[in-house]
Amino acid sequence: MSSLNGFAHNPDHYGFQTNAIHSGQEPEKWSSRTVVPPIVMGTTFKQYEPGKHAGFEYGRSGNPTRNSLEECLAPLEKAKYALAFASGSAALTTMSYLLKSGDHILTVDDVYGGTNRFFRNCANRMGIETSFVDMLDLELTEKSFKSNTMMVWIETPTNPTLKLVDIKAVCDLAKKKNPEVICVVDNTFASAYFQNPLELGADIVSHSLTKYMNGHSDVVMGAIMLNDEKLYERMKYLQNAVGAVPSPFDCFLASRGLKTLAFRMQAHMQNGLKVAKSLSENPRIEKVIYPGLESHPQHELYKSQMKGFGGMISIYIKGGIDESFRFLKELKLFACAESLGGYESLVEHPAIMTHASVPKDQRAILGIDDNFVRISVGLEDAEDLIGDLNQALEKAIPNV
Ligand code: P1T
Repeated sequence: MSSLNGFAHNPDHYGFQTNAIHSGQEPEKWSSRTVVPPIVMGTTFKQYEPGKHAGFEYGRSGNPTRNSLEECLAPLEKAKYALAFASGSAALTTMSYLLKSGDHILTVDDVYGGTNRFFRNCANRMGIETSFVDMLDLELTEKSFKSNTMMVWIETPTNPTLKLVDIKAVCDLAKKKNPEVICVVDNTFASAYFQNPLELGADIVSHSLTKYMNGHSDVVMGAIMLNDEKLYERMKYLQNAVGAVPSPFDCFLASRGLKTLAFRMQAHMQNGLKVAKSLSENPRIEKVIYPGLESHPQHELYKSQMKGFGGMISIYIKGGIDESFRFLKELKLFACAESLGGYESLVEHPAIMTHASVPKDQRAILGIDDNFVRISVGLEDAEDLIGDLNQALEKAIPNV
């Protein structure tokens, strides 16, 4: 909350949608009293005298448009603080500086391919070792803790197999092992609208804002949200010291995207459910994975941990690599492209695209097979999307 002589918006008093529109965006903040926060592109700020300034020194260490976005992001995750980064991956890189050489990270085995790549090929070069574990198995998870485990990385729902990790159970386990362990939850797939991990024991929530939070596929950005003041001060220091910050223009766009997050997520869920149900009844599909369906193995956890789910669906089609290729090529409305969570529908082949950097044997264990396809259901008319999927499946797999 900012101090604005009586005009400060106190997010504690308001709901999600009110905060998305007002938090960090008081017109009284700006001399022009502009109702929409301005894009402040200046990289430096005139000081009254050396060391005495109006709250801003240099664009990397702080920027009014970025601060406004951060103040908006925090209450959406039920957090006191938020920090924005140049990408979701930049947020991860910066958080890795909370650790030191010799520390160990315990992560869920199914994570975004870039996160997997960072743990395997970048963090290891800083002397930080990572274990990938199936966190659905709590006994195995407990056994996998080491005396030097200092960070637990939970991604849930996982990318791309949409497994749900019990956030509270794993965070409780971690704190029991060592209260100093930092529990991070990558909440990208759920968005702050459908899941709030800080309420379940996480220390930090991480987002790729590139996805649902911005929602318009025109910004690459990341953010973290947290409550602990000391951890926030350290991460604020690292945000400046590591320097992976977003541009003010992108902060403006992300702030605009957040205004419709609640409505978009409700619409993504409606469309997601319709498409998932239709695919479940299609004889050309072997299996549909969607947490909102009763057939999902963690559907009960879904009901207790999440308030809903958006448009991410993973499927196994009947056939192999040839059928997958044909299916992706025949789609007209779904673009074959990486990323997710935008208003437009996308489809991709994780083994070849987003998760190509995951070692082949690991992909086999996770089920990222040749006939495995990930769908991001957008906000087009559900009937049109279902029609497009059906016609492409018929062409790709004619003999059913
Ligand atoms: O792309 P970037 O903003 O750096 O975010 C990385 C990231 C982090 N966490 C999750 C769960 C993600 O899905 C991603 C990025 N994912 C894709 C680009 C993708 O198509 O899966």
